[in-house]
Amino acid sequence: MTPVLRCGKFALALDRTRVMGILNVTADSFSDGGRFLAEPRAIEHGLALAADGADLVDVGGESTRPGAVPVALEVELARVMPVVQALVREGVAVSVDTMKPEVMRRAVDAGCAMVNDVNGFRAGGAITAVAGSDAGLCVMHMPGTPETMQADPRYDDVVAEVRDYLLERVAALEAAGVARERIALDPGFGFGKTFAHNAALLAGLPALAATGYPVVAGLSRKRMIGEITGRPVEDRVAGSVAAALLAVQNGASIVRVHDVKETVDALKVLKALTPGSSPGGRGEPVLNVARGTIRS
Ligand code: HH2
Repeated sequence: MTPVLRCGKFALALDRTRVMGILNVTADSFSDGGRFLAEPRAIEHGLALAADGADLVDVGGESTRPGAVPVALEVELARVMPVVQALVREGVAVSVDTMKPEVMRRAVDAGCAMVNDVNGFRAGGAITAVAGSDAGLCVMHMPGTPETMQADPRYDDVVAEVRDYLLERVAALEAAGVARERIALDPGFGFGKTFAHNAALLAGLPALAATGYPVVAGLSRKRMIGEITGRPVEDRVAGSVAAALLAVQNGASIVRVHDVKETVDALKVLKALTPGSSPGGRGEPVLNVARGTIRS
């Protein structure tokens, strides 16, 4: 049976990789800070991400880049809520990227399909804010806070420690009544991790996928891609797409990306040309070698 991630009125069948498009309504995000701070531009970009093939549009009003300074609740609500409401009205499956229980509560009331918490629902009241809803929940690993996390990250076994942390957070959610079909796990690439930790986690994604929960991978435009390619954030599309494909091959079910159109195309190629896989699960061969044609 095809696994499904339940996200409010949406059910994401995971027979193909799902794409979460990033919409940062912030002044200081590392790659697109300030670009979508104006409400109409944010809404327009959210609709464009959905049109490009995003299965979820992840709206965030507080940057979580290393060293980011927290924003006040009122500021975050004022940035995020009008955009969430407008996109929900347009039928978009919206995810809200927040650590604050009050933002979670309001976003879910407004019809948000998913709550994405880089803090793993650790804040007081976060679990209560979401438990009674039917929203999907993305539980991410981050040691400490964005302000401090890159100070001196250390692990004995990063993959095992991240997995155990995530399973401990899942246990807390499930103890509060959250159905397991609502939960996805994310190792939190770049959150309190060195290059070596990120690389180990990417290679270790099968261990996370083996938990049975869908795995979300967010590598898009991150420092790791810059360190490998030597490119600035605005020029990391190809590197990010390559990393997303690798994550999928290692077991990720959902990729969180800025460049939706490019990622969707790359995923189609990966799926079509992976032996044993076929688009839409229809079981048809994609490459008709005998006739020399490729189905469009
Ligand atoms: N990364 C960022 C923010 N939210 N959520 C999940 N689940 N996984 C991630 O890897 C993740 C996340 C950071 O990226 P971005 O949103 O582009 O930047 P900023 O935090 O500066 O707004």
